[in-house]
Amino acid sequence: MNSTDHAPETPTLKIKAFFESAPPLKDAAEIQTKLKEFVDRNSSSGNGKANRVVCVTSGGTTVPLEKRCVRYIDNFSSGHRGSASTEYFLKAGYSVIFLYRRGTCQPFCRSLPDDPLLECFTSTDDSSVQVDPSHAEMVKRAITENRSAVNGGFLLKLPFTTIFEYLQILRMIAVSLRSLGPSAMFYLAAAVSDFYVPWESMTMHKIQSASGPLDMRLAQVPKMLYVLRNEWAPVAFCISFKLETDTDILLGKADMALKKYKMHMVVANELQTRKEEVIVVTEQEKITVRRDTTQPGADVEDPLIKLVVDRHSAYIDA
Ligand code: PAZ
Repeated sequence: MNSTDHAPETPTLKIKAFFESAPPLKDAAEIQTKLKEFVDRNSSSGNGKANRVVCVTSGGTTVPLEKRCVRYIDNFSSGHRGSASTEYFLKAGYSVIFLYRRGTCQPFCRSLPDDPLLECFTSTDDSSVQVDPSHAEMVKRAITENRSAVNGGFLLKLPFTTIFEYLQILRMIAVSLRSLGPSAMFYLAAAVSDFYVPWESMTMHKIQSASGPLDMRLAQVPKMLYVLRNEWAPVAFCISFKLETDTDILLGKADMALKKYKMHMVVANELQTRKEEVIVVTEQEKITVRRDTTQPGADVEDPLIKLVVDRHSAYIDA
C-alpha cells in the first residue's frame, strides 16, 4: 500500500507528488471564483489599504482507505477552537476564510443546543413551525450575526472532508491571499493527518474482512507548513497549533515547529485542558493564555485572539 519507496526527497518535491496524485477537487472552479470575489472585496478598504484577512482552519481531516470510501481514519477536532476564533477575529475587524471540516462546529452556533433543529423549534396547532421561546434570543442572534458576516463579505466558509481536499483548498487560499502581503494571516487550528494512503495505491472497493487481518503501510503527509511559509504565502503571518496529550513533550514539540517551519507563533495545547489554557510560543517568549474563569461562558479564544491581533499589528508595522 505504500508508495514512498521512491518518494522525492525535498518537501517541495514531496508536496508536488502529493498534489499530482490527489483526486482533483470537484468544485475547484467554484471555490476559485468565491476566493477571487472575496479577495477583490478585501483588497482595498475605504482608506486605500487592504483589509486584514485571516484563514482559519478548523476540524480534523480524514484519510480514506478506499476510493469508494466506506472506511477512513479520522483526526480528532470538534471545530470549537476554529469557530470561536473566527467570531473573535470578525469582532476585531478581520475578514475570515473559514476552512472547516463538514459537520463540525460553526461560527455563531456554539451557544445553540446540540441538536438545533429539534431543540430550537416547536410546531404549533395550526402546524406552522416557530422558534421555541426558550431559544428565540439565541437563534435570532446567531442568524443575524452569521448573515451580517456572510452577506457583508467578511466571512467565506469553505468545507473539506479528506486530507486531499484540505491541502488543495489551503493551497488555493494561500495563493489567492498572496496579493494582500503581510495583511494576510494563517491561523491553522485544524487537526491535519500525518499519514495517508496515496490515491494511486488505494483500493477501489470496500476492503473485505474475509481476507484476514488488515496490513497496511501509510505514507507520510508532506510537511505542508514548510511549503506554505516558503512558497505559497511567504509574507503572510503564520500561526500553527500543536496538540499533545503528554505535557512533558508539548513545549519541546511546539518549539521545534516554530523553528523548523519558521512560524511566527505556535499555540501549544493539551487535549484535556485545551478549553482552559494554551501556551503561545514565539521566538522570544512563552505566554500562557487562560480563560477568564470569573466570567461565565468566557472562552480562552477571547484573550488568545487579542494577543494574536496585537502581534499581527506589530508584524505589519515592522
Ligand atoms: O476543535 P477543538 O476545539 O475540539 O480542538 C482544537 C484543537 C486541539 C484541534 C486545536 O487547538 C489544535 O491543537 N490543532 C492542531 C492539532 C495538531 O497538533 O495537529
